[in-house]
Amino acid sequence: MKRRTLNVNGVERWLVVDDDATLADVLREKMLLTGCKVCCEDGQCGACTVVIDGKPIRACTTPMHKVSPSARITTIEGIGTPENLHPLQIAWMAHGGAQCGVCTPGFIMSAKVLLDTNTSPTREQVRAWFNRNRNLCRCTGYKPLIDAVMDAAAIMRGEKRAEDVLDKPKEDGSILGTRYIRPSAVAKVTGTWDFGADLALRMPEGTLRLALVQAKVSHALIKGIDTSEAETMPGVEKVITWKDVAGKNAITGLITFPTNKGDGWDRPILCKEKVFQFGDAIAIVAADTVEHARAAADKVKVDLEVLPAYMSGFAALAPDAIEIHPGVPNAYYEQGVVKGQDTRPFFDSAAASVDITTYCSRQPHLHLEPDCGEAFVDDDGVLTILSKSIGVHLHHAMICPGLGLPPEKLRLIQNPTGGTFGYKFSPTMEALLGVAALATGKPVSLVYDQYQNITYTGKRSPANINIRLACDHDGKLTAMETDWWLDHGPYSEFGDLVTLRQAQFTGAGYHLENIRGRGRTVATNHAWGSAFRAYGSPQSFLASEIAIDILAEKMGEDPFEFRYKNLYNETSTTPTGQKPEVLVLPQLFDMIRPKYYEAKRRCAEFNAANTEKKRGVGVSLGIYGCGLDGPDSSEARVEMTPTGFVVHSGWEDHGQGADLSAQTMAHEVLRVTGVRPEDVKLVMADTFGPNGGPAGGSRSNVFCGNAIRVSAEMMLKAMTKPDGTYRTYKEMVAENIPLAYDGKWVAAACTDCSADTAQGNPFPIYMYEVFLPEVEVDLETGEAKVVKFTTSVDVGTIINKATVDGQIYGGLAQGIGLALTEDFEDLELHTTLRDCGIPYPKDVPDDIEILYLETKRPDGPFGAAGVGEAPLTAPHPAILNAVYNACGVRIFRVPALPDAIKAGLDALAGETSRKNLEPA
Ligand code: MCN
Ligand code: FES
Ligand code: FES
Repeated sequence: MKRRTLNVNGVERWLVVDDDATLADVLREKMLLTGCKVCCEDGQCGACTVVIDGKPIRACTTPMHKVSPSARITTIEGIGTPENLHPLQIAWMAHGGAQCGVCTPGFIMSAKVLLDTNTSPTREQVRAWFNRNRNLCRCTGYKPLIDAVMDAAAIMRGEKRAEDVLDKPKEDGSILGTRYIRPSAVAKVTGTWDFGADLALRMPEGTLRLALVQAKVSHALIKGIDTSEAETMPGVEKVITWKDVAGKNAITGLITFPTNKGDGWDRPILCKEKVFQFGDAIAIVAADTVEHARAAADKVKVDLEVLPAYMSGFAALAPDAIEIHPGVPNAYYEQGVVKGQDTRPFFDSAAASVDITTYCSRQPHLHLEPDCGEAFVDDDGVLTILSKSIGVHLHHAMICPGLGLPPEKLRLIQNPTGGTFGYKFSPTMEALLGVAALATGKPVSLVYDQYQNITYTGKRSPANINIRLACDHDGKLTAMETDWWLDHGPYSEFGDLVTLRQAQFTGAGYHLENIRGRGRTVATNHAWGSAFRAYGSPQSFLASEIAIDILAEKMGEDPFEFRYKNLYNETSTTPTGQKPEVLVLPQLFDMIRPKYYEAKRRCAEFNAANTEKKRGVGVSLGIYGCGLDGPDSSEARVEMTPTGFVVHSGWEDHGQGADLSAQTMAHEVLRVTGVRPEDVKLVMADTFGPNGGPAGGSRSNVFCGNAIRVSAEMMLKAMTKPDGTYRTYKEMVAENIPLAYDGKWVAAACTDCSADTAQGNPFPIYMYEVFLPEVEVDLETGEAKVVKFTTSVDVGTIINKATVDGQIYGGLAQGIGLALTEDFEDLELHTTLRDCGIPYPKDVPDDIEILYLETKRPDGPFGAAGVGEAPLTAPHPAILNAVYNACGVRIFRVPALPDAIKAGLDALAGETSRKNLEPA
């Protein structure tokens, strides 16, 4: 330890610090400069970037002894204030650069150094700079960030003013469809938006810090847990095991779909008899510091009898596999599809048919902010859990019996959240926090490191899909057959739903009258399956969008035009027999057709001039439903205050912009009263407020949006005087008119899908998108790179343009990762953001073009659908189709790593059958 000075943001400060402590820890923990975010602690993500003597430095890997006494350190807190923002901060807000905002301070600090030395960089230079400085963003797809730097540079050069880049309300006061900034934008760009790990540092004195004792094997019987040594370790308050859990000690997820062969209570809060997957929590240590808690956790001894681990659906389905949950078959849920006539005769008489098997990977979410949360018992005796939950009411129901509390004694509130992409549809640490707060009677906090975050949170469920598709002599699709399984990890929560999704989306988009299929959910010992953006559909479209490409080729037709003539028409129904709410796919194809032929021409020219690299263009379509299956609903409340209105909504914000959209929905109704957007305040995502339902399934814009719209309309009605003018707050009070209105919106016409036939009307509204990537393949290495991406998309009325652009760019970037690099399969290898294959700025093209069609949805708020899931439905089969178009190698599983493409190229060269590349 040493007393030393530190010049931070122009001020000399005296500190006593450990020489080996990192600069990030000192800034955050000693100086509470929490604008320096820590996500990876390994120099991989740039979230902690600060400036030292004019250079961008990753503070998480900089020990204090390397910081010279004369160093001048600048953090995000030192470059601008809300009243006096730096041009980069202004431009970041204007371009929606801060979605979740956890990467924002690091990017801005990095960009500041670039612009301090070069106020006229090219876009390519900016991209190269961020790539070199390892600035990662999982939300934006990078393009909006490059746009922001270019505008900030223009402001710094005096060519633009802040007013030129920040969008204003329209003349009538409306902000609908504009690029108006988020209510949270200023806090995000100034580093004052406090995420869970920041809040942990600001918890009251006496808050206990938690560490988990986790399984290091994937499947085992627990013979004993010895906590005696750990209990004597310094600073330890309590070592908590299953014995300390007052309730059922289990979490259930069969809230929405109670049709599986187990009872749904298969996920322990703290393991008692068995370990079901790597990382499973066995005990919790509560201590005065994180270091003490972790040191003691290492001393808990767990006596295990290791069992065979079934790490894939193939293994768990083998005849000799034991039941992972004794008494419940590993294939614990079955879903059938029966639509139209028997399919066999169509295959017998088909002009062409295909029969392929595709495998979609265990894609990791790679949200940058590690999972974190706090819990305490409040003054009214209510256990309050703060976390990244994107389903506070849902999680309340899932964990309450496990904790043994009456419902009114449990409250969940969402913290500002640094991205989830769906993993937080499952409760992760909520129940653990609750157990610890109850067992110790003290406030607690738990912050995972990135290793825990990656290895002990849910993943996309891998799917193995056999698909057979037939067409007649006119090239019209006649029948589809499917047979699939999903590896859902050990816990059944939502496993039925993701299996049903295959029935709903495989073959979606095409006029297909006859379908037969069967699928099953399989328990394995790999990471538990959780929701992931576009939940279930990337697996489906990988199968059907490759199959249709092959069928087109067999028929000697162009894949774009073959698709076009098979699209939904006026008489079509979805694979579940539902009539699509709007018919937009033909227009989306018409819009993008010229781009397709331009791309083909460009690729042909490139290929004529190059021998070592080849380019190709691929096509696919993607569709996703807004909502949970069946008659889903949302509630909201609008309240009048002396200064404006308050919207109470359960709309959880992952980073997608729930705040801005909730404000916009209410403002659009109430603006006739003269209220400004900033006078519409928000209270969001709290179980003591209205139940909005979870922010998954791209449902919130439609459901929460409609509920807010309805509440605001009720408010407006109450405010309206007989002469058509509006009552003020004082007049409302004077006339004794209620000041708060509770609205609700129900998708009343929707029905569940049958488990036998999958037929039903599950969603009120769908989103539609066409994907057109251009991909370059290096014939020497097999490496594939997306060089341009064009997409046409219909998500109904656009509520906020910057938000929707950002959702699409970000989703496409994740699609590129899914197609080419991302995986979580190897527990030794796939343990960091980089090693899981997260795309860096140069892995995503800057050349992304979005063509919008805005078809108003009759049931959408102001005509809107959702958007979040659409861009990740089917970009990856389009990329694989482009790889084929470029070099003739068909890949049937993602990620298409260079080795697989290279093997295909070698096989082609050796004239070996391409069929060898299909998975078993
Ligand atoms: N929107 C709009 N106009 C439309 C449609 C939507 O302006 N016509 C806006 C909405 O108001 C909202 C956003 O776009 O701000 C996404 O809307 P929607 O598709 O309804 O999705 P939800 O609000 O329910 O958010 C969840 C969705 C899902 S399911 C995942 S997963 C996801 C996603 O959004 N995770 C995200 N986007 C994400 N974005 C970020 N940055 N981080 C995540 O973790
Ligand atoms: Fe420092 Fe990621 S690089 S936290
Ligand atoms: Fe970049 Fe969320 S805004 S990680």
